[in-house]
Amino acid sequence: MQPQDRFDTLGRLEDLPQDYRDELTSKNLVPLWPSLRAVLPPGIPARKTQPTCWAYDTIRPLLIKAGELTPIEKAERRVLVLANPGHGLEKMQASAAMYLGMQLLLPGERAPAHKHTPNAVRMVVEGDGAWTIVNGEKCPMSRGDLILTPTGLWHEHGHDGDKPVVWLDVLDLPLVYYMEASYHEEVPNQTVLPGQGHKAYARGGLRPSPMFERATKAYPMLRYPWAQARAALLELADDDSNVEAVQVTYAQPENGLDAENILGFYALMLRPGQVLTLPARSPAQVFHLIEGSVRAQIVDSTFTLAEADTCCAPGYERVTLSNLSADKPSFVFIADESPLHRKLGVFENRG
Ligand code: GTQ
Repeated sequence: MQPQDRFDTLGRLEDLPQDYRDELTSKNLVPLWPSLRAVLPPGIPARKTQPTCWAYDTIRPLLIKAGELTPIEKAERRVLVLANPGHGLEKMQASAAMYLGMQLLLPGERAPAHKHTPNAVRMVVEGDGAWTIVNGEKCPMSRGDLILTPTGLWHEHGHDGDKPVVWLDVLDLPLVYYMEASYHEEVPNQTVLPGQGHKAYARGGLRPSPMFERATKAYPMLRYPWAQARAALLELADDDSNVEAVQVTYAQPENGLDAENILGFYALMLRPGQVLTLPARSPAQVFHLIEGSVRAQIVDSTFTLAEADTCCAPGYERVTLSNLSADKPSFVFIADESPLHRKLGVFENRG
């Protein structure tokens, strides 16, 4: 008997007498064998995450409308959630562990300070003059900047500019909620303290060491300016024209580990005309186009990403990204579940 031949040989629920099933139910008991293949499918996990694309052109007018319909006081965070239909829209999940939201802040508005157990990052999509204060550190928000608000750190948003500001929120909320560990606390608005990580760690390979001591903050760098990440990618591409994936990881600058504990964040540059196939790895991924024009082929779906468009891919699948420009690089922000998979010991690269 081949292993796969066993697939249909297990007993079904209907094979059991009704009185026996009723007695199990009344005792809070369930027979495993009718569900065994569903929870442990052969060879590859069942994935609810469907390849899904959200065009910024579609989101933006609806977000601006939300700004007219719902004052910030009634929203606290004015966000439209990018929900994956494979999980059910009401679950507000992009993938098993990732949540995506587009947040709007209008000139003069303030989103009050709070802290929560899920980790968040913001990828700034549009507008100037907004800022986030994270544990007293003021982080200006410019297009393409990545700003961390890790678990437990106070954060509030404000906007001194004169046009709407929009950013993409990426949180590990679905996972933390599933763990029954998700909650928030309100706090008074903070005062800004001196010191900004993006200045202290402005040059690669150099860390501040006052009096020969090492910085002890768990999250010494909270803002990763796009100008720095973009320049790093261009220099990486220039340094070695054989490098296939011109990619950087947003890292904690003191220890080089992932910037946050659960989700991983990366910036990828596609050379002019480049077609790049990413290996089939176990974590789900999110792609957000910062600059350029890219086609993403994910399972049976092909998405053409314009700037500020976002799409997601289930784990265990290859993804092919093509730069549709023949003469300019394209830049993609990627979020994935790799740190989580590695910590849990379930990470796989199937090539
Ligand atoms: O800006 O603090 O999209 O707390 C979801 C929950 C954003 C935020 C979200 C949040 C925030």
